Amino acid sequence: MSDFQLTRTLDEHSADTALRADVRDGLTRSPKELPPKWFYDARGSELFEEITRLPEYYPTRAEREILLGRAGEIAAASGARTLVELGSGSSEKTRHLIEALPALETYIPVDVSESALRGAAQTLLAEHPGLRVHALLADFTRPLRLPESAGPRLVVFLGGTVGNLRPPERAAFLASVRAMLSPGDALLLGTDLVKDEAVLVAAYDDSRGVTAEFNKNVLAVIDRELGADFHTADFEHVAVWNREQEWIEMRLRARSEVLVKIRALDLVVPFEEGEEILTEVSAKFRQEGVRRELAAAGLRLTQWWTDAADRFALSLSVA
Ligand code: AVJ
Repeated sequence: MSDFQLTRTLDEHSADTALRADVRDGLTRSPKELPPKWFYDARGSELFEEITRLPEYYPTRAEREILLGRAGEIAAASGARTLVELGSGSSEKTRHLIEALPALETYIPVDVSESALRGAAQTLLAEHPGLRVHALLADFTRPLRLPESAGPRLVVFLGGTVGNLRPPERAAFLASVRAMLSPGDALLLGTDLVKDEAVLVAAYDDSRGVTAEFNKNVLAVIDRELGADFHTADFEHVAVWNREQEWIEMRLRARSEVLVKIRALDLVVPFEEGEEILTEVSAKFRQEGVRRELAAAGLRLTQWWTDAADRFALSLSVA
């Protein structure tokens, strides 16, 4: 690989420590809760890719439609010489932006998966031999120190993943993004929009049961990594729209009373029949809310683009 560099701010040990702490905290409180980041082992990432192709799961297609239609405008507005992508995954959608940015010199993908970072870099470098790729193995919810590179910088956070953070965490996250930006830099943020409840619920409870399998995968991760004895068949996938908070909640509901042993934590977790674990919130937004949250972090929304069906939005904001 010609111009590739990878900086690690995470090791396997820190991931294991974080998983143990999250599982102990989350399963000994009431109501029970697990953070969504533990869905994404190899199997979970594969299931997520499958979700993005489901007829009910519109966000990925809606966001791609906006990116394809607006790449030229985004590029002209940013003039970026450095593109930073938080939670880059396969970098699949970013390809359209990279192609549209004539002054681009450096691409900095940030992700917790080293294999995703290496795979994406390899593909992009084959297509753009002049590009410098400096991957960061990091958790983007923690404050980041970016490698040296030329400005202006465009930081992108796509997929609507900002909606997986609760409002206080979101405020802290946006403030940490603001801290990465210098005058002339910009943030491109993908947000799913509030819409008809039936459309939202179907997107998180598809007829083929792929999302149910994705949700239950977190139990398989805990079984494998922490020697637990969850049986996924003991739990039912639940997706509900919380209209006060305007977010979708994914939960796992015990079908009967069960006792789960987690060997690595020396812990036994009792479940009553019908008891739930909250595994993900996925907030949906309105333009005014996005503008307000950006402003609270010191960012000024300058552009707002939606798909033709007004399901999803990309916003551009500046420091
Ligand atoms: C990629 C995190 C934005 O919240 O819609 C898909 C993850 N969860 N189906 C989302 C997800 C259930 C997704 N994000």
